[in-house]
Amino acid sequence: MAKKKEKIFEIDEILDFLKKKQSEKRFHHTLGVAYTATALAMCHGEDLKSAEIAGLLHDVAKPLSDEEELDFCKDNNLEISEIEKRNPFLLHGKIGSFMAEEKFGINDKNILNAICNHTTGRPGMSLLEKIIYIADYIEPSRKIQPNLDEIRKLAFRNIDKALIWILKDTLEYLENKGGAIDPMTQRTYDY
Ligand code: DGI
Ligand code: FE
Ligand code: FE
Repeated sequence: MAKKKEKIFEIDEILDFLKKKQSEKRFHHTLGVAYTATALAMCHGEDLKSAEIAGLLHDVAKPLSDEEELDFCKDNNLEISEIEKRNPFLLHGKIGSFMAEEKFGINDKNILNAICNHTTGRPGMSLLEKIIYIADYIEPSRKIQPNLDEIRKLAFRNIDKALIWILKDTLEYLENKGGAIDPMTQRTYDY
């Protein structure tokens, strides 16, 4: 019987694409999220490849401008909420998951959801969604958030407590700087 062809090219293709499209700083962040997510997956029993792919692709739509994000959603019939219309960067997860599926042929819903929901979270996140959300916040090139040292340790000991702490600090940060809070971020914390 013919051996099932493994998709070993996938990661390299993704890396080549991102290196071309992302700024050096964003690419560095992307790699940080991918390996931090993989380490969290080892710790908490998630599929390592899923964590790596979702980590690599989570900000694939980040280089788009506000206008490009809004146009992309209109062109591809992706819903835009009121808050997203006013803060189009909130759309980069949704657009990223669309690109992951269309451009890279990722059809694992868990990976696509992890990309889609990485900025606001959502109530009832899967383990992979939590891992990507947290890895995005704690990867080594992040430096300015409060409580980072403690949250980094906690993420490997109690993932739910780490998640709640990050949501709490994010809501506080947005309140202090007067940023519009996406109802999804608030609902995730309340949940
Ligand atoms: O794309 P990254 O910068 O790597 O990370 P991200 O997609 O998590 O975006 C981080 C920013 O998103 C951070 O400044 C906090 C902000 N954010 C999270 N939830 C909300 C939010 N911003 C607004 N306006 N509303 C939210 O509910
Ligand atoms: Fe992001
Ligand atoms: Fe990110």
